[in-house]
Amino acid sequence: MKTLLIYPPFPYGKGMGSIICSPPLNLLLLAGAVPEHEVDVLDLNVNKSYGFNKMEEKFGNYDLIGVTCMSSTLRLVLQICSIAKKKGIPTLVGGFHPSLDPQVIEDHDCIDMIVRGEGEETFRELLNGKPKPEILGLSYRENGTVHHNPDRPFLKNLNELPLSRNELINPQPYHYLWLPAWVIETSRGCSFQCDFCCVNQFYNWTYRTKTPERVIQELYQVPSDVKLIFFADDNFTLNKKRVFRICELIKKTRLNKKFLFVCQARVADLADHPDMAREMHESGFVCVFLGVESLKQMALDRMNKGYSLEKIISCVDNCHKNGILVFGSFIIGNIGETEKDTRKTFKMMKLLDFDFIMTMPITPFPGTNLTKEAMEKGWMEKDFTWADRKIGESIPIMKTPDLTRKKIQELLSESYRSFYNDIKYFIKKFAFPSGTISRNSKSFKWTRKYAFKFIKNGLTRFVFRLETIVDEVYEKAET
Ligand code: B12
Ligand code: SF4
Repeated sequence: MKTLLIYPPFPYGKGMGSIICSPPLNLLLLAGAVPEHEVDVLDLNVNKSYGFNKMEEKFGNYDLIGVTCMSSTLRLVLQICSIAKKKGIPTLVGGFHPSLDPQVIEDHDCIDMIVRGEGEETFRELLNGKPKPEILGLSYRENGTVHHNPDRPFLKNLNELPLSRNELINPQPYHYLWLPAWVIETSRGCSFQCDFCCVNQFYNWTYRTKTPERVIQELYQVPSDVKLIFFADDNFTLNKKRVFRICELIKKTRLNKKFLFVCQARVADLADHPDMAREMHESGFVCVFLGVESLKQMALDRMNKGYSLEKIISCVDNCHKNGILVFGSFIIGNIGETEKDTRKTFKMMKLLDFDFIMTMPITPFPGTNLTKEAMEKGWMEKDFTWADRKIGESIPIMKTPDLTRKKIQELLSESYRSFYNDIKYFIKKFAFPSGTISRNSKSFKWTRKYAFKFIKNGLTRFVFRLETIVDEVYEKAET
């Protein structure tokens, strides 16, 4: 069975891709689950010359086309599957979107099978020829009828996961903020209740971890020129003891001399444990991504973030005191926030001294409480479907009681302009760091080197050009 696994294109190289180009960890892991099978990985974010015509030619060499699918990529995924179907090749789709909305297989007959939830074991059984009705977590179409098999229980021990088959891709184009980068996953899931989030749904509010020893083993197998490791876990810092042990092993193996580390963390963890921030920095962590979402307490409470504004303040402070940069991610259009509140948030982002920010419009992802509420209250079109939405389309999907979709879109652009266009803020931050981030820290040297590039690319190539970028991706794909 010869399989081609595809990562659909995001406007890489033009937009977000001028800042981040991330290796397709999920596809490499799936390939790792079937070492005895021939699998190729096609990442359309780096193989930019691939239009739909060229795909059609290539697909003829394969027995199965597998595609990973986020909600934002569904439309492209359907186009890719339709090309495969034209050639009579079976299609398999996995990832967050089909797992949270398995109805997609019923709505689109270019999809023959979907893998719901964790994919490694289901994919292995399928390729090894197990009869489809016996494969847990699989939905499939047979003689025009769709069958949804029972869910597959989550793997109990994450150390049993295969190692990713990194040799299947050329590591060279992948970067985070222009440093050659790789992605490692050390845990899966999240037990918190944030009502807009689909990670908790996908993993059914469970949280599992790999052992620190296994994490080190994976660090040893990243491609040789990689300088920065991004830990893809949603909550790397949830278990303090584990973080300390990982840091201890990183230092013992001197991997902190080889890599810089970036992770996603939860505000409350780094607010409550300043010693964790210190330990992380000593082990080479230079930056944390925080899902801050809002700087208004009422909005934080309403979305069940589970922490206070004071925690955000002490989290940023703890990170800075210990030499770690803070990348805050915010939602524009939180329920209960007015235009005035949002503008106040823009000011506070700087008052609280965030080093980088990114903002996203409030988005009703399938399966979330937010989507249920938005549907019930008429905040989104009843007949909205992700299949119609172009990747990267900038007009938000839903309005809120206080903000129209157009206003959310305007505030989104304003957020980037107000933060990154303030040159004085960055001169102060990176030229005269005033004791928060020490001048000698790795984080400081790294960011100062790249700050200008980041701001220039972020603004000129992404924020101001979003609509054009979207059109370019589609034009390219269709030729
Ligand atoms: C790292 C990351 C990124 C990286 C890209 C990663 C990459 N190239 O793989 C970057 C920073 C670029 C990114 C960008 C975006 N991301 Co992102 N990202 C993540 C994150 C944190 C980790 C992804 C990961 O590697 N997970 C580990 C792998 C192993 O898990 P997995 O992808 O789920 O794959 C498993 C199964 O789903 C399944 N599977 C997946 N694909 C397939 C395919 C087949 C054929 C099969 C059989 C099985 C299968 O098997 C895999 C192994 O078990 C996730 C959150 C998360 N916990 O996963 C968000 C997440 C996936 N991202 C999300 C979003 C919204 C985005 C953006 C739209 C954000 C934005 N506004 O720009 C963009 C869109 C990018 C795009 N291509 O469209 C959402 C998706 C929600 C949804 N319903 O689609 C998530 C869940 C975050 C969240 N909390 O909501 N992202
Ligand atoms: S936003 Fe973060 S903390 Fe909240 S449920 Fe999702 S992954 Fe967990």
